[in-house]
Amino acid sequence: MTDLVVHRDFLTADEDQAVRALIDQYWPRAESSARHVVRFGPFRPCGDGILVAEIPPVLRALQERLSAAHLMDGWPESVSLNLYPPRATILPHVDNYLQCGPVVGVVGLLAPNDLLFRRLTSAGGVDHSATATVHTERLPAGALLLLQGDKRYHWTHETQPIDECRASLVFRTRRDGDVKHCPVMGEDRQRSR
Ligand SMILES: O=C(O)CCC(=O)C(=O)O
Repeated sequence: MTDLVVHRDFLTADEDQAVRALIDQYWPRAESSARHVVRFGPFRPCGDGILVAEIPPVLRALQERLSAAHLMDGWPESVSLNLYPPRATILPHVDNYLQCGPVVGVVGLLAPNDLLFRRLTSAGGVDHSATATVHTERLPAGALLLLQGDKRYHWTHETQPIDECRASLVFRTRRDGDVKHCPVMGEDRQRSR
């Protein structure tokens, strides 16, 4: 399995236009230099951001497209809209593996970004050392990145600061959150405790 799959030109021109209207609607009115995030759907996949239960039509259409093409591991119930003012980033993290499924779909918007992946340290922490094993993946605006496998669970990812405004949509399926089936710790390790 390829851990990182990029589908270039994933968004159609109509979808791009409708997503831009959504970005305008939710872009913070107050001056801010930090990432702002809106979580559409019935659950909050990560701690931060405002939760909006109703899914806007363009996001619904994208959920349907991802599901029909079997690009995700099921119905992507949660769609996060990340809004990045110039120089804002998301810090290195592994996406919530207890509540979210094995495939995460990220659509880049407005400007390209080079996503940086770092292999977790043996203690499971973020590797900021000069010897960290890193990988860079370019995500053009309008492209879909599927994050899965080893890069999903054993590498952190983060965005790079750029001088332009940028946004992204992140599609996540929901899993049961049972620690006994934690993909990072491994079922065998869990059972032997
Ligand atoms: O904005 C991006 O390209 C990445 C977003 C991300 O990693 C996240 O929302 O967890």
